[in-house]
Amino acid sequence: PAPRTVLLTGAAGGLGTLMRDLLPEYGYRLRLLDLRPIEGEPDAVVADLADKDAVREAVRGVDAIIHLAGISLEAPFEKILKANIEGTYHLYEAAREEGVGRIVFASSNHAVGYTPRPQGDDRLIPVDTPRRPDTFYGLSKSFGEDLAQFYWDKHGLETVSVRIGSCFPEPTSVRMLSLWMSPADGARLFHAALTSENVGHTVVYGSSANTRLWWDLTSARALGYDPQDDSEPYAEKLIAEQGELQDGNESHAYLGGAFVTDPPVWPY
Ligand code: NAI
Ligand code: 15L
Repeated sequence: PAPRTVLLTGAAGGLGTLMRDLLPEYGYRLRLLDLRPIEGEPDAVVADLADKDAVREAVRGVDAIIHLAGISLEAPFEKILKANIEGTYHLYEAAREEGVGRIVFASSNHAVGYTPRPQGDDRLIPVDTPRRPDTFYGLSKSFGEDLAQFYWDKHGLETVSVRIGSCFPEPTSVRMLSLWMSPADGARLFHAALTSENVGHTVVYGSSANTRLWWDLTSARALGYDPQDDSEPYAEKLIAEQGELQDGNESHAYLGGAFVTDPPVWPY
């Protein structure tokens, strides 16, 4: 049966806010969790992933989890360790103890951020490309994917790890023309990840069907994902404002973009 009640962690964040709007249309009842309270959502669980008991209680009785909570930019290792590494472990342990069968894990392009961006006739980056994190942040996503594989192999807990490109209402950079995932496609992909059968641990890239795509969406499509959007209508304006990506500019050379040179830093 399709999962109905889904715990959405990180529900107060950018992506969480977009998904709170879009996922109910697919018939899900969302239970929300975040460190921060959410205006107009008095039933949301306000909890830190560090709080094992609160996490276990939040997980109890749900059919599946979409795990977005955590530090979403670069930060000192100690902070990443607590929020993303230990926090994700607490969530998986709670899911195992409570018998939740599936997690959709928000991984990131930054788990493979040091992969050169394809140019010319280069083939699209395959999903089994070696992981090459570009930051401690990317390293924590790489850990999350390994944790997911381990919980599948050891405990039969399924995960779809979605290496999200850039999910925002509109692409705002030339790099994002290749990585953009429209919010509507994001909801389509999360729905496919929740409903596809026998996923074990599956890694997919998360983006729209962009004309300037850098990576291979085959494993995402195999879940039933059928992206409907393309960043191309934004291309002319963004390229006129920012110019094309340059050879010899290190922050243009890799999938991770500026995360390899001067990553944006988590503000808290
Ligand atoms: P965001 O920073 O807007 O939201 C993250 C949320 O997690 C925040 O509301 C924050 O309060 C919460 N949080 C942080 N630490 C927590 C903790 N210890 N316990 C409970 N909640 C905690 O990030 P955004 O953009 O919404 O991303 C969501 C997820 O998707 C993140 O895991 C991010 O790494 C991942 N992702 C997002 C991409 C994007 O394009 N938006 C691209 C790639 C990955
Ligand atoms: C990410 O992993 C970040 O969470 C998001 O804020 C964007 O920076 C995105 O990657 C990106 O690479 O554009």
